[in-house]
Amino acid sequence: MIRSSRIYVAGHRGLVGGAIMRRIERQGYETIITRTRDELDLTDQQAVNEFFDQQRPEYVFLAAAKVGGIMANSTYPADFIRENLLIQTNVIEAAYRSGVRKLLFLGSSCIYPKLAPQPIKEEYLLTGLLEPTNKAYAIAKIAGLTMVDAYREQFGFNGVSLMPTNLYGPGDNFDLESSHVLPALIRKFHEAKLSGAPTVTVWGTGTPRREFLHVDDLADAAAFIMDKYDGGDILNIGVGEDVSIGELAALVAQIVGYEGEIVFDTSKPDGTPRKLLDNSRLLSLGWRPKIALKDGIVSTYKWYVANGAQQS
Ligand code: GFB
Repeated sequence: MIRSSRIYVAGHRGLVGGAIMRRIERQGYETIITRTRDELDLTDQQAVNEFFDQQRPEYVFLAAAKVGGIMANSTYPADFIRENLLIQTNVIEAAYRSGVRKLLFLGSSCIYPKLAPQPIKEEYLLTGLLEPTNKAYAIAKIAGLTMVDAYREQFGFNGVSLMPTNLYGPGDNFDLESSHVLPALIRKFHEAKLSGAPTVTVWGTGTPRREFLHVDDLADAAAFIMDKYDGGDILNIGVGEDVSIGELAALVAQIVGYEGEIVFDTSKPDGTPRKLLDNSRLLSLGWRPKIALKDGIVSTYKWYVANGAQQS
């Protein structure tokens, strides 16, 4: 990408899209194209084709998706598979048809088998059964990376696919029903501190392990890959270590300054026991994450108090 490149960020207001916008704006790119959901419905193929024909972007960050945590995914599987299949199919097809030079597709670590050996290598894809709580979303994302692969094979279209681990950071969703664990815990402990609540409830047993990558590290890697990687292999991106949900809850409580009791609601699902990614492929390309989990949670909490607390 050069300064005058026409760059389209699909999903520019989301957690990932917002971080990508911050990253490429900081680099001084002059023509960054965005559309809000009201301006362009990415589930409408004709509207997407017309948009690409008019705007002719050269580079596309496909960060638009319907995302959510374990409860949202297990409650609305039809919405997750339908919207994600439509969005990615429309954007990949229109990008190819309109002559986009390169598209970056973003998947998720939940594409891998529930009980894959850890850390998870890219080649473990489709070697076992998926985690039931997010199977619909996972299959949509597997279809997306497969479509990128097929368009490269049949048409020589330069699409690359990045599979991030669990993400967090400024601009996250803090709604307690639809969010992921880290923003949910930040909000729960913050509100409990303010209200003086004696306990905070954490879902599940607290034993599952999760890996967390700050979204600014992801955006840095996305810009790096857009410039440096033109291969057909999917790339995992993580930080190389994980924590248990119980450890995470204790860490967030300490950062927020909550001193009450943590209780576990085992009627809520644990989801997959572990999904630590092997990111040696990406590391071998020369990229590495910079934001440590504790620092990332501290800065995200500061952002939440300044912005999120009013919204949610
Ligand atoms: O982040 P999370 O919703 O998604 O849940 P997944 C991670 C773990 O945190 C689960 C526990 O074991 C939850 O039971 N947890 C504890 C909580 N307290 C809470 C809470 O208050 N809210 C939430 N949300 N979880 C998602 C997939 O799986 O990972 C998505 O459903 C996507 O499709 C995403 O792939 C990256 O990590 O289990």
